[in-house]
Amino acid sequence: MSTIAPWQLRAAFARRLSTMYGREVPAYQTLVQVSEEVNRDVVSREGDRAQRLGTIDRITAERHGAIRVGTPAELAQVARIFGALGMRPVGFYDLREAAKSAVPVISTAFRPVDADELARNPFRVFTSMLTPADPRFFSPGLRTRLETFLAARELFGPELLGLADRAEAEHGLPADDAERFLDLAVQAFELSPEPVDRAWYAELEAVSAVAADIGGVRSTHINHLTPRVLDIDELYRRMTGRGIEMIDAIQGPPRWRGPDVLLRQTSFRALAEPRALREPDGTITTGALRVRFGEVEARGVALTPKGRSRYDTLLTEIDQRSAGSPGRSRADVAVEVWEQGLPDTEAGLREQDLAYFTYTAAAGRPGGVPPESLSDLVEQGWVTATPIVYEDFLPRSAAGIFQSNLGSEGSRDTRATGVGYDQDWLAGAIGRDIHNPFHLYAREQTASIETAAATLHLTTL
Ligand code: OOG
Ligand code: NI
Repeated sequence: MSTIAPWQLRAAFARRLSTMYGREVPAYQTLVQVSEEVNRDVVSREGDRAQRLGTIDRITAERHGAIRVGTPAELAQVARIFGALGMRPVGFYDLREAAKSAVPVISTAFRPVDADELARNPFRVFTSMLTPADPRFFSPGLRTRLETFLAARELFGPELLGLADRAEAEHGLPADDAERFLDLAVQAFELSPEPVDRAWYAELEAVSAVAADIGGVRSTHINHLTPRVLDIDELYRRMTGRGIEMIDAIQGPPRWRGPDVLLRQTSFRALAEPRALREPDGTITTGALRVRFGEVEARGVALTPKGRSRYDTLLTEIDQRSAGSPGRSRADVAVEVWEQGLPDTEAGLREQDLAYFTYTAAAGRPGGVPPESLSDLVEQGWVTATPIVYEDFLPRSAAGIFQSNLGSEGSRDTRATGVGYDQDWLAGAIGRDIHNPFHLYAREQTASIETAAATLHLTTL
């Protein structure tokens, strides 16, 4: 029987998750529909230029999901399920540190790491784990009860995990096992109908709504699923025009005349969903919990460490200038800061080593002896440079997305100091290396330069 390869499992999982989430959260369907309309319009307006950061087929299928788990053991299981889909942990995000909107979680993203796998299907999942040992959020007593509660639940059954391990070891599954694996995997992320213990949930909610969403229930669920859009400002207008209340801003870099960098995101607020609640006297009532929301994103070019630190400096600059001029809109200030701080062409980003590109020997290149520097090769038409799309997340935007969807601020003991939970700890807890996103982009860029150099018989690039 034919084997279903990891990328096919990944694509099928993303599709089925999307169908399931659309059934559970109908507003998500609207978001997908409007995104597809916007993408079609942008492609017919701009043609190939619109597809510079990915083909329309890739972008139409492209989603990121978000899930949240409670313990290292649960996260290790998630890593096995995503491992079966060819998705590896990339990057480390500590959302406990965000100034205004601290959330008691640390996160990584599971995604494909090779360029050909990304091109086949780039599905990624932002995955967060609760930090009960952080005394800024949890008292010792609450921590103990929370850890006991989490240790007693089972998010993923043995059959699902067994199939996942086989798929990872054997690089795919036979068709009927693949079917079973996908069914079980999607089910594991459905919203459970099991009643929620109202008092326990409320106790955690007083600390953080995210803590309650993770540790207040005995199962996990997909928290949002995010389509990619080519014009996020237009999407924002059209969703607002349909009466869907979006959060008040687009997170990330501003819209401006230069290239899109990194990631811009926006979301609509979590919707109140009916949930069965178990009251302290044991009776079951129906309440409403606001947990799941819709998000959409536009992706730009990946920045080098130098570009990224420039980006971070510019964000701080925007904060300072807007604080100093309350009469001006933040968006206007952002554009001004961007125009002063970043080159407004791809060539500028390339020459200052601010962004990653792939380099290919040009089909219609000139004859004779090629120049020996990369920028001359590009300028004189020997080599074409194509931006590498940013495949990861931004901690500040993530914190903003979390926060804008929380009902209450929660509480934090600012006198206590944070504990542990760094990237090495996380890697150890799940028994897998966590990839450094910069290394992945650099590796792709270097490989392309080597191939181009070989094609042009250059040894010095
Ligand atoms: C994750 C929030 C972060 C993003 O796109 O930055 C995120 C969550 O709500 O669980 O998904
Ligand atoms: Ni997200």
